[in-house]
Amino acid sequence: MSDDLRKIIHVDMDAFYASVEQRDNPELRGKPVVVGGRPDSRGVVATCSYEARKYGIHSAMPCARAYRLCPSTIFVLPRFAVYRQVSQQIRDIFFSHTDLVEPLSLDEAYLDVTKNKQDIQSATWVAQKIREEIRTRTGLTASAGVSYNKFLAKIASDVQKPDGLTVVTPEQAEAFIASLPIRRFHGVGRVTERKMLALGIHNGADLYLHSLEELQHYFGKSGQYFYTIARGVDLRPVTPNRIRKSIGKETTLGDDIADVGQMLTIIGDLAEKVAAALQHKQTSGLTLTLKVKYADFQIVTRSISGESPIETAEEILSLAEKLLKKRRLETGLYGCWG
Ligand code: DCP
Ligand code: MG
Repeated sequence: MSDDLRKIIHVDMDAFYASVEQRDNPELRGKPVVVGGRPDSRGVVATCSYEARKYGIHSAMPCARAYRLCPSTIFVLPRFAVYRQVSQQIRDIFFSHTDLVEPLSLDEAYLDVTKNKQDIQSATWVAQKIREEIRTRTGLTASAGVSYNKFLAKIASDVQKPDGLTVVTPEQAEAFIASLPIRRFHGVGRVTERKMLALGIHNGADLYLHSLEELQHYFGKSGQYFYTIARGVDLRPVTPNRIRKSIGKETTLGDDIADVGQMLTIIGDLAEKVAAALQHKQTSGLTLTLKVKYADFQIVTRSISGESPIETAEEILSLAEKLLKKRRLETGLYGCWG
């Protein structure tokens, strides 16, 4: 479908984890709050309340540094199960408007509302309704951007954060992009930004002045993207995510082993990797499968379901140990696990 016919919304919750914590504990409201590690640990800030941002605290900063910037900050450990539950509530709201929902993380999604289930003509009105429904159902605020493509909708959602709604119409797009600092363009990291600045490209207007050939020369494959985006064109469709059914890690051992302790050490390493992958995808498992390949190449798999969602390396290891012992898989573990 051509670009100017679509109606795209990007929704992003405000200070997501921190807002959930402030919602559930009134003592945290109006105060600098960091969700992440403890201030005396080597942990990092997952996110922080807008009150904390005034002190320069931000995501991925070491907690110790956040503490030095603002010693009265309240540090809270994350409660992923609650965040996932809220995420499901907001997704239900999105799906009540359209099936074309592309979640980017727990708190963020693109929606294509060109056609929508409630037959609302104005995408701005749909976005406003969604924000109100989120507030009513979850007690939290979300910001939204509305435009005719993903690129513009995403940048727009950031313009009036927190609790903001920004619309970029096709008529406004040119001026909006022209004044946009180059680092705000999706795909421009620190390295590309430096390169752009060295070429005298500070904003969208500067980018617009360069030919496709020049941009391809300087930025390779991304050149085409920068060229089209400077003209407000982004034809990427909103693609509902395929639901990933399993996450696994495996290793092949150089030598056969028969010692259970040794097997558990190896499984422990794999469990760490799976837990990290789960954390990265912000998800958890219901069933754990242990796969063993014997010296004669015979493969045996055994599964067990947890009483609660499986997410930490300890949980994975303890279930794997049960499987290993119960099924007597230990005779000659050769070493695959998923
Ligand atoms: N998150 C994280 N580690 C990061 C960045 C984010 O764990 N480096 C988590 C915590 C955030 C959530 O993901 O609450 C959503 O990320 P956002 O980038 O949308 O940040 P926030 O929602 O916290 O704040 P904003 O109001 O800027 O969207
Ligand atoms: Mg957010």
